[in-house]
Amino acid sequence: MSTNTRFPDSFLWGGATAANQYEGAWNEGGKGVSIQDVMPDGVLKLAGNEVESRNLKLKAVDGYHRFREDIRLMAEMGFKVYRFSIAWSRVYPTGEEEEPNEEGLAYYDAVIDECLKYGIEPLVTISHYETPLALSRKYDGWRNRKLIDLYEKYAHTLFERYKGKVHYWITFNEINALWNFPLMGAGIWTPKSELKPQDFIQAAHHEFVAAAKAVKTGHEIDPSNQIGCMISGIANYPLTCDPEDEFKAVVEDRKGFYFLDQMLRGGYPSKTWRHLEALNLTPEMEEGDLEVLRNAHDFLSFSYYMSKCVSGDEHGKAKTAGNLDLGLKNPYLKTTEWGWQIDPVGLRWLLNRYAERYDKPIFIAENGMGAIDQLLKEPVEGWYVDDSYRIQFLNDHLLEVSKAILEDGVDVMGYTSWGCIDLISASSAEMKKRYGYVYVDRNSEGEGTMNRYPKRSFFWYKDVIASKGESLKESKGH
Ligand code: BGP
Repeated sequence: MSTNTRFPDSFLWGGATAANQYEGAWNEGGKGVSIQDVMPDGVLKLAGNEVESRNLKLKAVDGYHRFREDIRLMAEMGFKVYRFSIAWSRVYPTGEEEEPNEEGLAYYDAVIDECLKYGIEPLVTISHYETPLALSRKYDGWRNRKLIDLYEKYAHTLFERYKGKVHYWITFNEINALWNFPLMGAGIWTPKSELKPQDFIQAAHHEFVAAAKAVKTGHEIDPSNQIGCMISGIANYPLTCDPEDEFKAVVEDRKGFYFLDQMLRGGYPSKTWRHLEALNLTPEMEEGDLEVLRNAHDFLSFSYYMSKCVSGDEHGKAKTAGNLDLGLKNPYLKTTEWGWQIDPVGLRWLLNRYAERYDKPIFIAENGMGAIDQLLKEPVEGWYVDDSYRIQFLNDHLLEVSKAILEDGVDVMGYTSWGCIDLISASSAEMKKRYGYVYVDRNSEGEGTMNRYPKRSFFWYKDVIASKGESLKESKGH
């Protein structure tokens, strides 16, 4: 019996990139240096003091010069939405200029106009792991309250400039990355080992106030703006039904809910506040903060790559890698080549949990499979890479999304798979970990023509979009 997998007509199908992983041109068009320009090893090593030429992100996949070709390919797949980030340091090179850098804005004008030409809705991430380096060095990033005003000015510039053209926004990419990677997540230059719990809570508070102010300003400038918050969403399962494992999963979930509660419910929930008081960790506030925080985001967005298990006693138990996180191995799941556990049902599980807790529309801002692809010399039926494994991965995840919508009643606005064009990986800063529907000829040594080649998944996704999900196939896997 075939089940109905038809998504709503309004569903926003598309893909996602981020400036620092896609654009390159790190010092062109008046751009300032961002923290990513001194992070040649991703999160694997501490940032350097200099920009090193071995850093693949400096050229990335040359999106700065090739976005027209890339957006044309997205249009060919039938994209309804393209999620990309604006590099703060292209607009305000050090974060503190009086006036924005016109050349930087002109670049994004062109990107946005190119999307609109094909009827693709731009979804703009205002800050995606790209804090201007100057703000990181001078203020220690989001530890300093000063960043609230600087971000506010930057966001204001974007809302004004793109009024009537951009209707969907995300304030911070994976804001909860702050816990594990304070430099990448919140521009904090001080090494993590020297930070106290209070520092994390305070930096998060500054980001909450900044995001809430952006929501307020964005709505004032254009009431039709839909402004979302975002976390890295990981399904945390108890390893066993031992009550200690069950409770550990509750505690682990708090790491994400801490952010979502605050940004979607318009302030710190009273239970969270009492918990912070009990730990003597309440953030310092200024007058007016609580008022500002009432500006809740319009939608919840999240990235989803994997699930993990947790236990009350993790000692000696097999570990698994994951998106900016580690956990315990789930004996029922296979992994990608990077050791991330593949769990399509976990996506349905998370969609349900978020929907039940917040009752707001949900956007899946990232999902995908990092894999090593082989480029053929000659195309087969138009494709140059047989990435059937990626098709399987995406098919299975989208099937679960269809069940969440059609059977569970979750309001899912759209889906932007990660790295729709191959790009540099965030965690390991390498090229060989690919996510795209389009192959980019560049390797981890930085060699290659940068030419683009559609993969088999390109044509598969085109069919999925054209059929509104009806071409998805029930998988044997589950
Ligand atoms: C998320 C980031 C992205 C992206 C993705 C995949 O955490 O928002 O920027 O890169 O993960 O991770 P990676 O590139 O490390 O494989």
